[in-house]
Formats: sequence, C-alpha cells, structure tokens
Amino acid sequence: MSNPTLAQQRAFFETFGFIKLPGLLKNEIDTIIAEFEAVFPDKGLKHDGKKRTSVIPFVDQRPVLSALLDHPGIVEAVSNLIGPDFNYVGSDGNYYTGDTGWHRDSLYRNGLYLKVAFYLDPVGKDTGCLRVIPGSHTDEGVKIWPGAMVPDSQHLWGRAASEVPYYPLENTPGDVLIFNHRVFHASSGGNHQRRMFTMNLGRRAQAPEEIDDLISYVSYHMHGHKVPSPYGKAMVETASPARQVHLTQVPEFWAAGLEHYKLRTK
Ligand SMILES: O=C(O)CCC(=O)C(=O)O
Repeated sequence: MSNPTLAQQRAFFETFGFIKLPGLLKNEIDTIIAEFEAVFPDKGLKHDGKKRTSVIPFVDQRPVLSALLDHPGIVEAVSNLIGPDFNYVGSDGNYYTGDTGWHRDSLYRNGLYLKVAFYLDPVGKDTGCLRVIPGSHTDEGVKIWPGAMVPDSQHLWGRAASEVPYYPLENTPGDVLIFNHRVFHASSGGNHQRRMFTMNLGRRAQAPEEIDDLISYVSYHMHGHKVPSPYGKAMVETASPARQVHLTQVPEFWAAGLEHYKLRTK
C-alpha cells in the first residue's frame, strides 16, 4: 500500500478487514511509550512475564493517551471507515506473554466495530506481530468459519492453529493498525513482555438493530469487564467538543447495557 487515497483505504478495509498506517505516530512514539509504562505502576501492577497483564479501560488513564482520540491522522482514518461521529467504546493496555490464539473480537451483524492497535515493540511474523486472515470479517467469511472465539482449526481443516494461512501485520513502533472486530486474528512467537494497547471504536448506532448491538456491546465488553463508568476521569475532563462527539452514545445506553448484563448473568 503506497500512499493510498482515502477511498482506496476504505475499499481495502472493506475487502480485507484491516489497514496499516505506517509511521503515523513516529514523532510522538517515545512519549506514548513512557505514558504506557506509567499506567501499570499507577495501578499497582507489575508484569511478571508469566501471563498477560492488562488494564481496562486503558487510554482513559492518562490525558496524553486519551488525546489519541483527537489525533488528526487517527480521526481521519477512522472517520473514513465508519463516519466522523464514531463512538469510543473502550480500550485495553497489555503486556502480552507468548501466543494469542485465533479469535474475533466481536461478531455483530448490524453494528460495525473496529480496533485501533498500537504495538510498542518491533514485531515480525514469527516474533509476535498481529496475524490476520484477510476477508474473514465478511458475511461469507463468517459462514465459512463461524464463531467468535477459539475456532477449532484442527477439526475444520486438519491443521494446527500455527498452520492456518494469514497475513502478517509486521510492526515498527509508531505504526498504527486498524482492523474490523470480525477479522480472525492471532499472534505467534512473541516474547514475554510484548507491549501493546488498543482503542475500540464503533459506528454511531442509528437503526434499532444497531442500538441493540451497542447495548449488547456495552453489556459484554464494558459491564462484563466490570468497567465502573462509561469513561475514565482523564478522558472526560480533557475532552474538547470534538472529542465529546465520540463520548455520547455509550453513556446514553450504559443503563440498558447493565440491564442486559444482569439478565444474561443471573
Ligand atoms: O497481539 C496479540 O497477541 C493479540 C492482540 C489481540 O488479539 C487483540 O488486541 O484483540
């Protein structure tokens, strides 16, 4: 992808389910890494390399990280894919340990959700970069390989998870990846302190079916993670009017999401 136009970027995303924005944050990546590192001790967490350490929500913990929601390059790319009034629907920050199995992040039919991912270490195809299966987000892809979690590649195709064909999103810190939640993704060969964080964003819900999906999203991905309020203090207190556009629908459907959560977990 050499200097694609916005229309080409959107067509690529719609066809394959992901885009990469090389070097978008290269000028600010040192500050971002320092901010990332500061969150974990603030939360009393120390990664021991034995299992994943994560903080949810993540960018909400620091004004500088919250401001990624205002970054002109990110706003332009995301607005191009899902409209300028997109919703911010949570984030996570992680030290990963080892491999991540094949999964989708969510599988809504009406709502359109994507993840913006920031890998903070150089990662290659066998050293923990994100592996994606192009096209697996489409309705056809979902029909061929259904389900959101832990698909059994051995049963389906007689192949181990590591032998499933994929496209490697190799990464230099400062690159930004965006992928549709419905795309199957995994990673393999990473070390025991692979640093990455993400922001989840969704198309503004308008039709009743999209609102149902948003309520379900808030139920599973926010109340399900015991997130205490729609957004963190830093995110809300530093929000410009432009950012506030992305922060309205989750509070609006927060209570409905909680009801949904209570019904499905009682
Ligand atoms: O980098 C990884 O190991 C996996 C990341 C991932 O699955 C995700 O953010 O949804």
